[in-house]
Amino acid sequence: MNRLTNLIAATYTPLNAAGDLNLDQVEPMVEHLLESGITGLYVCGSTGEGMSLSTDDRREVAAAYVKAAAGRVPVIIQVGHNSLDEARQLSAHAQEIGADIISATCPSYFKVCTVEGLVDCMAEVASGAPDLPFYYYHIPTLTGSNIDMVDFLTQGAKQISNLAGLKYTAATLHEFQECLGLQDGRFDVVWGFDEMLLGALATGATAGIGSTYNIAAPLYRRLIEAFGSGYVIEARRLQALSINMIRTLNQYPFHPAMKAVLGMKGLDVGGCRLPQGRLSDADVESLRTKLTSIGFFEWSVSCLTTSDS
Ligand code: MN9
Repeated sequence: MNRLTNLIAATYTPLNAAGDLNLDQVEPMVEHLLESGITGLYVCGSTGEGMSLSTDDRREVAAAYVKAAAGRVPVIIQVGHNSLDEARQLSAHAQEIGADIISATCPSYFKVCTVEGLVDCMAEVASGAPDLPFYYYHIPTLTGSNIDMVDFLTQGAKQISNLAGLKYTAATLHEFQECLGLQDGRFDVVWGFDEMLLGALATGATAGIGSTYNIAAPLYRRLIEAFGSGYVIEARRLQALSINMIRTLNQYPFHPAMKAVLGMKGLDVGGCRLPQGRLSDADVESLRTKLTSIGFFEWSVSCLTTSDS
């Protein structure tokens, strides 16, 4: 199995002022991400507003990212849906268009409360793309399903032939470590909280999927490099910058603020659809002032290596 490595950007879905898809912006986004050192794309997840898009929109966004990536980095399509039938069809579509991996959250309106229930749901979703590796997207704060992932992987592997791993967005580092070590490290378990990447690296993570890698990949690359070279104090300093950046972004609706930052960097991705919405012009300016005051516009783009800094 090919494992995901380094920094996978959870991509944004470019929208125009009316809130419609603005797919012309996908190519410039992908070029920006690849130039900044991104090694994979995770499309239509929480960051990409997958849950706020129509199924047709999701197909179009997925196809646009696969086309723009042009085989240079793996493209993962998030297909989770409250209707498992829709999710299975989105899986099939992802396979048809040449995506590399599928991933899905579980249904969240009616909660999935048991390991068996989760395995049954994900088996249905994964069956739509039998040739692609499947990663369950564990994000209990949003789905409301806090199933033990060691149990899910153990039981899921018996029923889901293409189960490859997890996108693990929960703060339970001990469980994350157990998942990585399970069955001699058979599963690819990818970390999903950017503000705790260092902790995840310490427990064995080799890749992260996240939203802030869209705007600060060079910072995180340096963090990974510093940790890998044993410079833990430097890695901690870099993580502290990321924590401060995320704290600043969290003073606003987070993803609309992230899209505003991409706008400041010249990438016109618009705002978010409701319920998230977009920042007012005044908020964009106050966000810019706050990010400037913490030095974000310098350290988020600097490619200095650890030894230079
Ligand atoms: O996909 C992202 N989670 C959500 C992962 O958007 C819910 C993370 O990258 C967070 O945005 C990030 C900031 O809290 O860790």
